[in-house]
Amino acid sequence: MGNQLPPGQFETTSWPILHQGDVYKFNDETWTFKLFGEVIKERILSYDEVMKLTKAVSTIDMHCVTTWSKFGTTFEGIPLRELLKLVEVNDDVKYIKIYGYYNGDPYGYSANLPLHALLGDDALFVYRWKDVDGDWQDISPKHGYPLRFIPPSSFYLWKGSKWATGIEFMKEDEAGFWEELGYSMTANPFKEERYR
Ligand SMILES: Nc1nc2c(c(=O)[nH]1)N[C@H]1C(S)=C(S)[C@@H](COP(=O)(O)O)O[C@H]1N2
Ligand SMILES: [Mo]
Repeated sequence: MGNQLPPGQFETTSWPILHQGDVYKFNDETWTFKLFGEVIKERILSYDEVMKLTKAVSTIDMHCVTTWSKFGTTFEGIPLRELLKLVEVNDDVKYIKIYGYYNGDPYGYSANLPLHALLGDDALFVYRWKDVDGDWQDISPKHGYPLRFIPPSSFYLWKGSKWATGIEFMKEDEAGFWEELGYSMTANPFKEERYR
C-alpha cells in the first residue's frame, strides 16, 4: 500500500497511544496464547512456545479511525500464518477474532477479520519495532507488550489487538469489541469504512 493517505486521514510521525481500560501487566509465567473455536483440537501456548516460532520483519502503515495515519513503521513479530500451522481448522473457516486484554479480562477486547487477508508478512503479532534512529525497541506496555497484533494497512488499526491473548477461528463473521458498538466489520481505510 506504501505511503498512501486514505480519505479523511492526516499523517503523524509520532506514534499515538489509544485504548480503553488499563494497561496489562505482563507476567511470563501466567501468560498464555490460545488457538480455539472451529479447530479439531484447541491449543494453549506458553510465552516461550510463542517466542520460538518463525519470525518476520515487515514495514506497515497504520491508520487509526480517529484520523491519524503513521506510515512505514518496521516491526518484528510472528506472522499469523505461523500460528495457523499449529492447529487444524475445520472446513469453511473464513473469519477469525483476535482477542486482547481489557480491564482485567484477558479476552475482553476483540476484533474480527477475514482469514484470507492475513496470510502475508503484514499480519504480524509484534514484540519489537524500529524507532526513528533505526534502533530496535520492545513494544512498550502501552502499545501492547508482550505481544500485539498489527493488521495489514487495508484495515483500520482497531483491528490490531494490544496485549493479544488468542485467536478464535470462525465460519461466520462475528462482531468484536468496536464492531458491536457500531464500527465497520470490514474496516477498509481506503474505502473509508468507519461505521456500519
Ligand atoms: N486490547 C486493546 N487493543 C486495542 C485497543 C484497546 O482498547 N484494547 N484499541 C485499538 C484502537 S481503537 C487503536 S487505534 C489501536 C491503537 O494502538 P496504539 O495505541 O499502539 O497506537 O489499538 C487498538 N487495539
Ligand atoms: Mo482507534
